Amino acid sequence: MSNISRRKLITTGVAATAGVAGLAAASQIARHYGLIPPDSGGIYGPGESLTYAAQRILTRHSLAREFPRSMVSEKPFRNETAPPSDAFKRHQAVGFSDWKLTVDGMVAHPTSFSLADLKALPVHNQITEVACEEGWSYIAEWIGTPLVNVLDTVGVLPQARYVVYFSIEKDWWESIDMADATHPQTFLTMGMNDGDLPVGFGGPLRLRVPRQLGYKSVKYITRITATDSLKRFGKGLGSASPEAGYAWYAGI
Ligand SMILES: Nc1nc2c(c(=O)[nH]1)N[C@H]1C(S)=C(S)[C@@H](COP(=O)(O)O)O[C@H]1N2
Ligand SMILES: [Mo]
Repeated sequence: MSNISRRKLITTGVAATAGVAGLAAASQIARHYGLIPPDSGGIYGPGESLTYAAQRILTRHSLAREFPRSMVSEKPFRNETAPPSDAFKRHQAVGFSDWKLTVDGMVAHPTSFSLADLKALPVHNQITEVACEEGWSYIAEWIGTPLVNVLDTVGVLPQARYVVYFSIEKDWWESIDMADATHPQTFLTMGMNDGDLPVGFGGPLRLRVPRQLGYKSVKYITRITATDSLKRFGKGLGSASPEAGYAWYAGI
């Protein structure tokens, strides 16, 4: 069966089952095709599974909306000014010349990248929106290298299914599946609106995931690891957000 007709069949199956026999049966179909998010337990689990499965089947390759330059927000809202830790301040004092992004886990060549290393990769830009789960949003131009370039450089192994990414702020860590990790709009961002990425917006290094809510775009990134399972990270729910009551998959 061709990929398209197979997809169509799965979509129809998931949608029809949701209508007829309820979410639990739909999530059984999703499970059969390996489309289960890490936070699928608990009372919201079947709903999370249906959302994730439907999104993956229908919109895997779709793009987040990009805006004309005239729509860039004049006063973008940042929800904090700087991470307070001494460790961060030490990097800031030397202009982030010693900032490192470590990429490890299920990769052929674990590597530590400096910001200069990352800037040597192909640079792209996108004008996209940051939308917070609390309701506010802003539009900005983001400049960086698509994460897929870094993943290709280190050689992600075929059995890897997710990338987990960590901030110098220990409370902030997230993960995305390979579809989002290799998506052309998922950027390791070092610039914003024609300048360096300001600290308030996640500088020197932020992962922008414009197809999901703002909390997936973690600031001050220091480590990315490729894995086939999210079970051994934190409480095993995939990231910090489901541990705090928010969905792991936050597609928009
Ligand atoms: N390290 C870190 N990353 C973070 C946050 C944070 O507090 N610390 N806040 C998240 C949330 S909830 C949102 S909505 C966006 C806010 O991005 P902004 O500050 O650019 O508006 O960043 C996300 N990434
Ligand atoms: Mo947020």
